[in-house]
Amino acid sequence: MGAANTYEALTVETLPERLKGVAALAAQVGEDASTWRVEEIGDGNLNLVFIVSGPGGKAIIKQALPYVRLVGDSWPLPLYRAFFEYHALTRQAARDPGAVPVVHYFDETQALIVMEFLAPHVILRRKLIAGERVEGLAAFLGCYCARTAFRGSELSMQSGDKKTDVALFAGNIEIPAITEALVFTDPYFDAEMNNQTEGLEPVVARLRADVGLKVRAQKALQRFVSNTETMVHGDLHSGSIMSTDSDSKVIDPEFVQYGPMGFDIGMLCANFLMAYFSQPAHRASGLDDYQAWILAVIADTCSTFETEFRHLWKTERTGILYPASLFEDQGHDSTPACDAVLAGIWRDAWAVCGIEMHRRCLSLAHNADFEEIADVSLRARLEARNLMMGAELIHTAEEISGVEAVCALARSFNGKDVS
Ligand code: SR1
Ligand code: MG
Repeated sequence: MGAANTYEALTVETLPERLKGVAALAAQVGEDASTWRVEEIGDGNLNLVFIVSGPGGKAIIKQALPYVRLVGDSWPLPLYRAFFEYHALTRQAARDPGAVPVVHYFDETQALIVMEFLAPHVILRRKLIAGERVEGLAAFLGCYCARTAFRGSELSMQSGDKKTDVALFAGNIEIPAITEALVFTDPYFDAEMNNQTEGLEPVVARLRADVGLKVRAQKALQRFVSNTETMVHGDLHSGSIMSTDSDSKVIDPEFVQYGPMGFDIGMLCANFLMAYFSQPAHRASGLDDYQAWILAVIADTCSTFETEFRHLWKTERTGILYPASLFEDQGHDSTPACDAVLAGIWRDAWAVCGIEMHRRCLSLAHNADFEEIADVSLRARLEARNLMMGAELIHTAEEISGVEAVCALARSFNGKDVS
């Protein structure tokens, strides 16, 4: 990229001059950089995101900053997260073709990725807050989670390839460390960066006094840091999905690591549940129908996950785990083994789901679904339902009979006044 061989953050003004020599970008937007229009649109917690528009079209440039954007340069964060994001995107594209934006170019020194401009996609969280439906969302997400979970594990991968990949992504240290603290630990004590809505004090005191809950959350953390079952996205919330009315893509896998197969779908369900619980503040008309739609998305995502996982089990079980030589070739049905693997995935998923429901209300980086509720006492009431359901999920993760039971639990907490 130009002559620059040391990192420098891009600006709207410097981008055309600095990136004019990148053929892969010029191929998307046009050769003449003087015609490019540049806009910075990053609204996430970490990075710069630019749209570059030219006579040939548009492209997205995502560049890591050497610190956490949300907090500032007092919290340094390695630029290498762009390297891991790039490698995650290539694997996700192979494991679920079409699910992620196309990568046009990667520059490791500048920690930047040039990728497909998705249009007219918007961040799914914005659609959920606005009460908009997305056709095919559950089928897409259920398949994405099942395919990436299965195809990134030794159920599918050759052992040597898996080990090499685990070793590669083990270098992503500081980014998953954010999750280890903010997601799994900070909600359960008075951590420095925490914040919570006024009025939640009694509920939060109950959660933090619940030693059994803390043990379960730490057990989930233990699995998160030590179980390298598959390559997880690591931050699969509704802000990491872009949708139109009928098409969706998964973005932003910089929190990638090898982790438990239930991690992504658990975090995803939590974000749908938070969208669900926050709805009474966002609309009066059509509330019941829209909340029912969100629960249907959760149910269908999970049932699609199961169906797709079982399909891959039958058709793509090419790794060292549960080989056909031990089962089908001996005339033995491997369905009970698949049932057991899925039961373990759901046990992990429901615990992660409850923990994510806690962290988005109690530690740093809340979600807009609740944060944009101006009426503080209403926000506290809705967050309290979410927090108490999260605790129930963490406590009962092993016993939950299926996603319908989770949806029933959500319906019951939705009518509760928790204090
Ligand atoms: C300091 S980063 C806070 C949060 O933003 C990211 O999107 C992740 O969700 C992370 O936990
Ligand atoms: Mg992100």
